[in-house]
Amino acid sequence: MAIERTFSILKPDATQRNLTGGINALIEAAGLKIVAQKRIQMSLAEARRFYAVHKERPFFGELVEFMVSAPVVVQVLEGENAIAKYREVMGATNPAQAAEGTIRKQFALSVGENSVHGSDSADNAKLEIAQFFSENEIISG
Ligand code: DAT
Ligand code: MG
Repeated sequence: MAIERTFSILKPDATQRNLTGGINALIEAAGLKIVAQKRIQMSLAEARRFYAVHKERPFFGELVEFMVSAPVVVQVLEGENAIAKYREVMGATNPAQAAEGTIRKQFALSVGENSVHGSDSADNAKLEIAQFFSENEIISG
């Protein structure tokens, strides 16, 4: 397995309930290293661009409004098989279907307010990281 990087967001429901430390503990316990991290207020334009793949979905407006409703923490995670591993640690999109021990099972409120984002492929990880971080902000090791 190769060392990969994936892009993560701790969403507004997480920052507003002071869950960023609790979520980071699960990320680190899974062997993923947080190699970049910053707290930002997303703009509407950034949120629309980030979730452009979902723009035809009925929940797009609600999703974008939620993502700009409060600060988020954006992160780059690094480790063996990081993309698939983080999807596993996150759990299913709908917390009602998320497995025990996952971030969404433990913390998410609903399918919309589901605490975390993680990239779903290597190509998307690269694009998503580049939307929020320059290479010199990512410190491996
Ligand atoms: P994931 O975040 O697990 O990759 P996704 O890419 O299918 O899920 O959807 C992106 C986000 O959109 C998801 O985290 C929450 C929101 N979302 C997805 N399906 C939804 C639905 N049926 N109703 C409301 N929000 C939804
Ligand atoms: Mg997705």
